Amino acid sequence: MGKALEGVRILDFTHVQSGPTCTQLLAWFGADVIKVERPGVGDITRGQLRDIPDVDSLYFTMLNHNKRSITLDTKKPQGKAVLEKLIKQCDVLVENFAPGVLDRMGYPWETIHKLNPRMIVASVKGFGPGPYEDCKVYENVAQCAGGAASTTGFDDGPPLVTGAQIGDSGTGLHLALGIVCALYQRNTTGKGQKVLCAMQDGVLNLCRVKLRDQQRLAHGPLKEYPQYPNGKFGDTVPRAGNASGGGQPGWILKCKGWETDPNAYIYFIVQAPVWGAICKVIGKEEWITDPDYATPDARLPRLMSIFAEIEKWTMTKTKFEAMEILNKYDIPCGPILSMKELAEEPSLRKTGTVVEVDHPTRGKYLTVGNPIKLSDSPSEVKRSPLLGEHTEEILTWLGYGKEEIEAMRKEGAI
Ligand code: CAO
Repeated sequence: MGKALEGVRILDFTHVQSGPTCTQLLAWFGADVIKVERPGVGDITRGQLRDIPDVDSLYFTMLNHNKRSITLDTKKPQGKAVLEKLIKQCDVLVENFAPGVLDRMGYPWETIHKLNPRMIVASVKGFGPGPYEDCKVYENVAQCAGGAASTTGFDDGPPLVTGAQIGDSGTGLHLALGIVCALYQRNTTGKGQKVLCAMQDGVLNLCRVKLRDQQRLAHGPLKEYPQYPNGKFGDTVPRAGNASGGGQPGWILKCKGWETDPNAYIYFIVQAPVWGAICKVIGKEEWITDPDYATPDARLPRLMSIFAEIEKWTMTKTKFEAMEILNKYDIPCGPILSMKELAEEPSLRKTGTVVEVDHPTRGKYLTVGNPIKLSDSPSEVKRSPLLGEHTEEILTWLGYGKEEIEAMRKEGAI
């Protein structure tokens, strides 16, 4: 079976996490991704957070599957010559350098567009045009600047960042969509265009419901927030603890074993259509008709005491036992799964969402496979390339002979 992006060639100038997330996705869909790395150094993550000495880190391997690696010093004349050949041969250049780096290297948009008018130039930056556009940005900075941190955590605690890499991987996902759209539009225009995803914008997009709540605040308290009805609301969206961001109230509740297992919890949603079933399961049948509890509006001011009552029941079950019982009644809930449990979950292995990969120097390791499943474009996860593993192969394809390649090596251009 073919792949959705077969025939698309990506010049991958990305590093760290945001850009590599994007190009890895494109590679999984069949694009030929050529990762350009600095000779002798490579993507800085190859050496970061290493678990095994002198072996590419999991940080690198888990973000660079299905790619080829060429080392190239793009500040040297021979390196520039190779880069320009690559620009002419590729469909998309993806980069997430600090602002101004590509221009300083001698490749502003105008130059690239002149070399290859069909080329799409896709960039991740920390901020879009504005006061912070020249700033370097990492994951947690984006989470803070994009509205995630101010709305995460508990009301009486500081802002919190989340473990989900919504700034880096989230923006990489956004960028991948932008690239595919630009490729599609090129079918009619014949021209490439610039695609820009600012991490602040990407995070804010994922925090859309909080901007919704900011505007609702002008019309009264946010009744599904734990601050209601006793706490105070200021002029900005407060941190909502574990309250649900949707229209159905939810909270995290303790399950059997919580005293020793930090993940013995379940997320429980008090969905209105199954209120009767919830009452029956927890043994509070009188709440089904009690006017203080019978309707969603009546429940809002007493949500926390309702959750406390439900918790008395969940604490008598393990999270998996609770899940099994609640599912029988279509009560929306979910166990808090640890990374260990996810790594060992057989159904995720079956669907290719968690994959075991073999690597020549590190051996076997687990990674997250393509979370987007296309029925006619299956994804197989191939190990990440070693630094410069495909340099000769790519240079030969570009038309360079053995002696020229040797000369470039002597110059340090590759
Ligand atoms: N050959 C020669 N030089 C190269 C090269 C190559 N193949 N690849 C990179 N370089 C050079 C660049 O030209 C740049 O040199 P100058 O500063 O002299 O112009 C230099 O390497 C460093 O690039 P950088 O500024 O992008 O890297 P950094 O480590 O200082 O900053 C980061 C890293 C992530 C903060 C910055 O790239 C950034 O803000 N990127 C945009 C936002 C982003 O994607 N952040 C998320 C990263 S994931 O957490």
